[in-house]
Amino acid sequence: MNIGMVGYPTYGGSGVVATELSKGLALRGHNVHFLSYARPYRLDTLDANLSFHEVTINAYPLFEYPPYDLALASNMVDIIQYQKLDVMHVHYALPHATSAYLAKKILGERGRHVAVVTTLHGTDITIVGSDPSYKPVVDFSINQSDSVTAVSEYLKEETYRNFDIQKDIEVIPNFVDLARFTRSDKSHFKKALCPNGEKIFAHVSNFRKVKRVTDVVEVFNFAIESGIKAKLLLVGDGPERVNVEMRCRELGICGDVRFLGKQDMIEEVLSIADVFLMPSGSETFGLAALEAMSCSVPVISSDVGGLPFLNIHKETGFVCKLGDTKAMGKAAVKLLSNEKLHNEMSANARRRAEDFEQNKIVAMYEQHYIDVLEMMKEKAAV
Ligand code: GMT
Repeated sequence: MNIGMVGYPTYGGSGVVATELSKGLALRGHNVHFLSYARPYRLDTLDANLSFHEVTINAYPLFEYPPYDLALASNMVDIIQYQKLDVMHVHYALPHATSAYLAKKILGERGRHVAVVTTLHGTDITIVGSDPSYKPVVDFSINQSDSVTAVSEYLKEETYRNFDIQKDIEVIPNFVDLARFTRSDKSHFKKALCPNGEKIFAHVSNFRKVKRVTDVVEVFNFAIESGIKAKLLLVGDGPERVNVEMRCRELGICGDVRFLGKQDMIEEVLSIADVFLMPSGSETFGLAALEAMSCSVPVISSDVGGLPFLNIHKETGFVCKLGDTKAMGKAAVKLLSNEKLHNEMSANARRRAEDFEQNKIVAMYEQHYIDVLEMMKEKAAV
């Protein structure tokens, strides 16, 4: 198949899924064309079946807000037509599903048809997409897609609850490359960071408010105050970084906290981690936690959204009430002071990650495309 893929290039789950899916589909012999305003950081492999198209926006002086959605729609028209795309798969409804709708309409006038598949990820439904300033457009654009998928059952339900959707939503969960995200020997790295055998707490996110990174610091602080010798590794960057640093200064723990910034080789950090913290205020799936679990790292998470489905309480880690940093801290102390429990939960975490093996899930998307194209053919025939 010839497939167009649209996603955000930034440090966030939807862009990672769009990128890894593109790579997986290219490996399976499909021609994939990725469109975005910048190359996603994980689109780092050379593959004859995979191309990247940068959407350029003309910054005309009249535009205080250059219309990216229109530039994207124009680029879609061009690529669908000249690369003979069968499917245009957009990740994150806002504004990608709207641009796809526009492109499809324009091409329809020229007698050219393409299947538009929209994958919903999270804040496009739970936070920003539900904001009254966008909601009617998001509602319309989802309904106009030829098919819709969501990354978790929770998100599917939230979509039906928040929007007036007249379509079936298929749940296709997120996935992980088990070969890449596997625990490997990085003892030299661990020794350099923890010369006295300290335990490692890890957190990976884009440091937006919803990630509650200051809760990560509180949980870590509770654990060290309880006598656990540990270091905290924070991967990623974003708007909350300043507040997080300030809290570390107030608590006097800066010497034990490392801000590693945006990293490409996340699996290397995860390979030396003893526990992964995800205290988010909202999380439809929790891809970063899945990648940690794949590296045999138990997870302590909040109980929101799709997290209790991914992180099984008392099996792959602990699920605690949102905002209860004391309970999360106690869970960390329990986990890190009992080697047998830690070994069991590490093994369980990896086993749970195996449920989301990349090839299996990429094949689900492939089948989804085949079904949508078939359905459109049947519709056109009547
Ligand atoms: O997690 C983020 O901040 C990025 C966000 C996005 O939409 O780009 O991630 C969402 O999609 C991920 C991939 O499907 C999910 O694993 C995340 O749980 C979800 N984030 C939220 O719901 C906050």
